Amino acid sequence: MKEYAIAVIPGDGIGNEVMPEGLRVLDAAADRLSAFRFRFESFPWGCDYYLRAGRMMPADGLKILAQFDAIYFGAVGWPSVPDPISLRGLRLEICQSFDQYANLRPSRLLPGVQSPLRGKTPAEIDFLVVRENTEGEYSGAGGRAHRGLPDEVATQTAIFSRRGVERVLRYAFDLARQRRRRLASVSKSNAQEFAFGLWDELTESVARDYPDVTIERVLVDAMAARMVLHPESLDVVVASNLHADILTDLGAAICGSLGVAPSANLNPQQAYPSMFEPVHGSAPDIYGKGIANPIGMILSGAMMLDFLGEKEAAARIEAAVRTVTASGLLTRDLGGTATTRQVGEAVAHALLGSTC
Ligand code: GGG
Repeated sequence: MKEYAIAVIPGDGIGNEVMPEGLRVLDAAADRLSAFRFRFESFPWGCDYYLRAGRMMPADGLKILAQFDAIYFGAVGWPSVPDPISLRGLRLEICQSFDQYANLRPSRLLPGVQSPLRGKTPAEIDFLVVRENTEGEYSGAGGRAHRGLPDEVATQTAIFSRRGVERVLRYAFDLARQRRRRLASVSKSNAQEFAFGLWDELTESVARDYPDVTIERVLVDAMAARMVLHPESLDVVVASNLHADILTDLGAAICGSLGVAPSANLNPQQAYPSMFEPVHGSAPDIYGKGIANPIGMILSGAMMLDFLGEKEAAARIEAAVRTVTASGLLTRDLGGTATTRQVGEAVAHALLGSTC
């Protein structure tokens, strides 16, 4: 039987509460299908680790992770550690070092969940954002001079390479081909003409290789409005690291909550393991109450199975989630009263009871 070695990093805050539910559902999927099994190994890396060891993960952390088939990640960030240290030292270190250049972030309204957009149904909110995930505004290039003095200056340089932009565009075009063949490429080339001029030019040139995909170029501000006003007009959306990060919080919000949004940080060539995590962060405000929504974590597990080639298991997890939300069992962020654990157990139960 095929065994997948999965590195588990719950991370900080509610990452530790939603992770057990994600693992519960993955185990249920393996039990239900009896075609594969998991070997999970958990790593206690994150802000507590930083406070003890002075780094977010050990010096050989990447070497350890490289031996796994995939990484299942919770959330990172805690008030006791400056955000740039926690984000760069763990999540970005993994995404950039493992060249996970395509970050897939679906926005899909679940049955039984009320969108804040009046009258919208699941059929009308179903799009996929592809986030460039290794460069752009997150390159980490810049600095501060004359710190604390009246003449202090700060620079933060966004770096867009032809190779980096072209490969994520191609990945998005390929995904559009598997969906409704519509791609919106987001930029801000009216104000940032160098970086997004390159982005737009490459969009046009790559589009010539995909004549069957309908392409449009959309400014990021217009895309924000469009997600609210006409989400049904969107299929695949490709955007830079920062633009897509912001747009996908909006995408999650129109689906009812940040808690339901999954994501996949992919190295499509599989030279390194890919990483699967909910879009949400560590949520210190609700940590410890047992009320965090585990659906983003659970659906990230489905994306992991899909990428590993276990398509049926992935589809069954998604169906089980839909069964549970349609039944009205919802956590507080979605207007319900269910706990993290009750939702995780209900999804596992629905999965185990599903027919072949
Ligand atoms: N599970 C996602 C997570 O923990 N994100 C933390 C965060 O602050 N991310 C910011 C970013 O990726 O831009």
